[in-house]
Amino acid sequence: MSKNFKRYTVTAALPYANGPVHIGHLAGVYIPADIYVRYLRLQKKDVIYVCGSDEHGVPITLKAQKEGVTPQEIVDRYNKIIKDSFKDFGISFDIYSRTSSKTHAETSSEFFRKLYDKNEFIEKTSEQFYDADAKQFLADRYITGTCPHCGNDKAYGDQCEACGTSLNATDLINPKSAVTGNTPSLKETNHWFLPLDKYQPFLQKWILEDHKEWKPNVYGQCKSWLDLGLQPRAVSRDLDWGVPVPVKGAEGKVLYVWFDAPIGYISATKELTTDWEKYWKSDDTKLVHFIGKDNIVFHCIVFPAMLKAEGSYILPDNVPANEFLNLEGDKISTSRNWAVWLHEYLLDFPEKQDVLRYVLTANAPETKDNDFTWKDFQDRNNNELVAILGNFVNRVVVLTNKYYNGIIPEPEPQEFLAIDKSINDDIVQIKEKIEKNIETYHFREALKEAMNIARIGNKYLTECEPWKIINTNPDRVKNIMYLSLQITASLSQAFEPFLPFTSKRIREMLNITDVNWNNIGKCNILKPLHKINSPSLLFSKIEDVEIEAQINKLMETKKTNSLSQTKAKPQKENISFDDFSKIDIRVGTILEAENVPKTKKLMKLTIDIGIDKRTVVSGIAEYFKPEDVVGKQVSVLVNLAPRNLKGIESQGMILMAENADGSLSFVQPTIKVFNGGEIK
Ligand code: B3M
Ligand code: ZN
Repeated sequence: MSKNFKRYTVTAALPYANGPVHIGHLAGVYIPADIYVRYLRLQKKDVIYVCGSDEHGVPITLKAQKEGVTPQEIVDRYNKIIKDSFKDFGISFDIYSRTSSKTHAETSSEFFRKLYDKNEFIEKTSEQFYDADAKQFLADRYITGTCPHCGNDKAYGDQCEACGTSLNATDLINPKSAVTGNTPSLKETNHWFLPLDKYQPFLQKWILEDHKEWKPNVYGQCKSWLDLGLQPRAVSRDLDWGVPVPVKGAEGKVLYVWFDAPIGYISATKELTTDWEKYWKSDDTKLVHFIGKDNIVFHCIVFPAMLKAEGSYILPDNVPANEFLNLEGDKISTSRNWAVWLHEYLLDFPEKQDVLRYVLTANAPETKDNDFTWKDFQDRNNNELVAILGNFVNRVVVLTNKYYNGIIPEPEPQEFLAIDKSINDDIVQIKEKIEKNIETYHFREALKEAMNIARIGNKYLTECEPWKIINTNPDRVKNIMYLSLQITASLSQAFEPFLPFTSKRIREMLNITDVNWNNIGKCNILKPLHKINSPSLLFSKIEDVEIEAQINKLMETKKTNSLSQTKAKPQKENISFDDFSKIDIRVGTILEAENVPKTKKLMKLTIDIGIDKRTVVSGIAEYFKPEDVVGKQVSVLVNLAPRNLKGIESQGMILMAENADGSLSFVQPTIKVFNGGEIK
């Protein structure tokens, strides 16, 4: 279905303002959308890229309750952090708004009101879960339970994130209140429902017949939803945070967050331009929603049904949803802090925004879940960005400065060899492949093609070896350098959608400002006698220690998580005070330590326990080095009957605390205590 669109409205899912954004967000939604939009802008298309914070809904109020602050404080804090992160990574929204804005309250109320006046809602009283202790209804994420479709026991009241199914809270098996952990009771309440079943025939045709080109994961999810048969969905909630339901008798009720949030795209457009209607109501506008896979049903079924019911809006032409990005083999999780947070990345790798953009695009979860690993990050930086792209650009700029003081030489086109002539054709072909891939939302493939331009450049230089013939054949070198400079200029255009910071730096080195997609592959982007600037490195090698530091940080997180999750063993049987008072535990200082030969675990310690200096053999050698324990104060059980261990008499035992992962820690006084001090 190739239609001639006059303009583009591109939206990226509105992130909940309840936490910072991480690499999964970037890879799944914001980078692909940014590549698409930057590309369209280079094609001189009329395009707007809208986004903003999703500031309503239970994710926000839950977080606020947890921290004991107001929801407003939460959204103010995270809206800023998120907005800054996107800006830092060059995500080029035309507007980043928020759903707490006045315009949004008006737009979403009007939208509801229009459907209400058109009798598009069913108003009905039903039983909803209620937490009597917390004195509140338990909407959406306020309730968790087992998903009736896939058995995931952490499904929310409105959706199961494991299988993507959208749920009604009362569908959950074994429901629990997220506020108190209580099993909820049912209480009657009044709500407005959008009769999705009424739109089933329309959606069926529109998606399953007219949009066969949608990505298989998106199409497939829609199909299984439609196959199940659509049900009316409540679009209001008993909550005090959100857009109030704009009808009489609806006190204490707000719009369901998934009703108001997508309207946020429209509100943001209104804030961007007074001319907003043409981006939403004109048939020659192409509307594209970039989202993550957990948002598919809301963007492909619920929101289109809302738009259709309203009547004056266009529907999305495509909804390119990505799968999930994992981190080092584990699902990214905010609650487990298993993530690479964008603001933290920038502290560790300042100026390396494009490296992350590159790796996340090269490894994007376009067709299946994918894994981000720090090793792959390092490899792609060192072997691709440094060795291919950076290397080529650097060689060209260095040689131009060296041979010609930075002044582009005059070529002799009649002397061009076959190898010279084929280069531009090859690049033009690549340009077409990039276009085709971007236009069909295959961004990793598009990036691979862009990189091929740098590969062609490197191969050209390596084959022509200008440095070998600069003295014997300077005229030939002029042609080689002239063409290499044109390839560099092509790179600065072709990489603009993917690596905007780098492209700009290439242009700065080339002393040009123009970006024009159609220049890619042209052999006269740079004119003879134009002076370029001096070289500076585009990328630098990432060393092993930097990667180890990141991996260690994640290991620490794992440890913290396992500590908080490990359950204590049950208590042993009671003993009498007399039994206890027989035990003699003293503070001692380790004077000497050596591993016991031919054993893995044992260490021989000499300990000053105040009473005497004695030998203790302890099973700590797997966790400590002898040189690290000398001088440490420890707790010693001194009246344990001596035992012979590997031919050494052990005259006591040191006390150790065992951690969740089996590792050991000394049990030490918190201040220095005299040797022989009793522990009682
Ligand atoms: N805030 C869900 C999410 O962050 C939601 C997207 C809204 S898009 C209109 O996954
Ligand atoms: Zn499920």
